[in-house]
Amino acid sequence: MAALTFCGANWAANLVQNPSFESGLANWTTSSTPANQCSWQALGNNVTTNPYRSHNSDQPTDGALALITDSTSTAAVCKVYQDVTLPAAGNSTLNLAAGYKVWDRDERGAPNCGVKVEVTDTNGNLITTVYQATATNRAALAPQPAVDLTAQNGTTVRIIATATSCLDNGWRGVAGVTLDNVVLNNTSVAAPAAAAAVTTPVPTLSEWALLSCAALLGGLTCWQSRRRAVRPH
Ligand SMILES: [Ca+2]
Repeated sequence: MAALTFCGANWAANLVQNPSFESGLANWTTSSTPANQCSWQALGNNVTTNPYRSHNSDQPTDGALALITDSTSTAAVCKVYQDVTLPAAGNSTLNLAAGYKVWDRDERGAPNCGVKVEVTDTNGNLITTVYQATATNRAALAPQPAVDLTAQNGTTVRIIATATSCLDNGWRGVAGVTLDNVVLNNTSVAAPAAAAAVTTPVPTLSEWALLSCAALLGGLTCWQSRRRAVRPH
């Protein structure tokens, strides 16, 4: 999951484990309030959640799976998070895709329903809000604006998504948050290029870009050599 800009200017590694939910909920911690009212699933496109069956999943923005939460039709607060320790140096940047589901019988507005994705410290103190949506303002899973976390360097931050279901004028609203491709890069941490080559036999798009750069640089070097060779002394 190395973030690689064109021509390899940035090899920063993603500090998030299982960042794209391709390994289900591995490395992520969940909580349900009250207990046992929530589900968290990694699903492909247009799959109905289980066991509560309130939502249909969106197209993942990365890989084959994306996270989607669901809850019973009672009011419930469902959380999922991962703690990440930032190095002291470099620039730290968080990118992720998020979206909002709500099942609102009779579409009465679900005013108390909502979801949010936040960065907090490990005591739950808010650092910044990455994404939020409320009421019946549903939104498909989509990339959100990048968040600069460089000021948190040297600390452990918590990337946490919360879905709050609601009792909407007596009609129950069930909220779900979707999440995919959670990338927290720090520029002082280099991605293991050799490991990427071993585990990825077919070059990825980024690697093709790098290979193209290498070819371009090689061609340029040849051209300069020839220029020097024919230049009169
Ligand atoms: Ca994914």
